[in-house]
Amino acid sequence: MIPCVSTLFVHESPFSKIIEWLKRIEVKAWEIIDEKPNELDIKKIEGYKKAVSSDLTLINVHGPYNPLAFGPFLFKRLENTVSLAGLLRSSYVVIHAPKCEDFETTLKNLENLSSIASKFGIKLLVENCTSNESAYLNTLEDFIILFDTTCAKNLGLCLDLGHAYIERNVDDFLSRLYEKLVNIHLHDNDGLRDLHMPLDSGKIPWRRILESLAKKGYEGFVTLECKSSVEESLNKLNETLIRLNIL
Ligand SMILES: [Mn+2]
Repeated sequence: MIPCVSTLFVHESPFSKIIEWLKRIEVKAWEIIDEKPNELDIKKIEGYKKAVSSDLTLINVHGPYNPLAFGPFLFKRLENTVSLAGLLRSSYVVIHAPKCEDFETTLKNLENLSSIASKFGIKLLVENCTSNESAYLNTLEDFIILFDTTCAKNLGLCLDLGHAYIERNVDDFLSRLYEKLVNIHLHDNDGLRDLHMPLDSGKIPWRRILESLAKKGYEGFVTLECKSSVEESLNKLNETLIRLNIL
């Protein structure tokens, strides 16, 4: 598994603060966020590239949280995210996928977007949102239909464990869609609210979940998406991965 850190905990700060954190924490991969007030642009891409310690550090991208806010332009907006991620040589772009008027349109839009991503060698990952965000793909059924129907090879799953824990479907997602899994969003909560807390401050049995993923031979990303105490959580994640002998 590849440990990764999301800039969620700092993304509302001035860009220079994000850069300070990229320089401070040693990690194999970052997940940066193309969202206000730090939307991606060419200048920021240069900043991100310069900040990471080596060319081997990956910079993956999370698209805007609420692409529906862009109305009829939302897929153009997501195409923009994908193209800029191409300049960052990201492994993947993760998105909250809007449900269009019918499933065929949703699928067509996602396949178009994944074909653009494939030109840059990038995987397009769809994240399971919570049922509170029902305008986006969120139920296990949504994802089963998506992956049963699409023929896009670079379309995969970003399983947000916090969201799935609230929806009580962590095990179902992992047993039904393991083959599509490329990234895990890891953070903690109380089982009711999407709090993005540091590891071990809520109820999610994340060590047990990582252990079962290790047994299945999962080699994808595990991205910390906590709003605070990120270094502490990263230490816990690394310790666990070492104990499972997979770091
Ligand atoms: Mn997430």
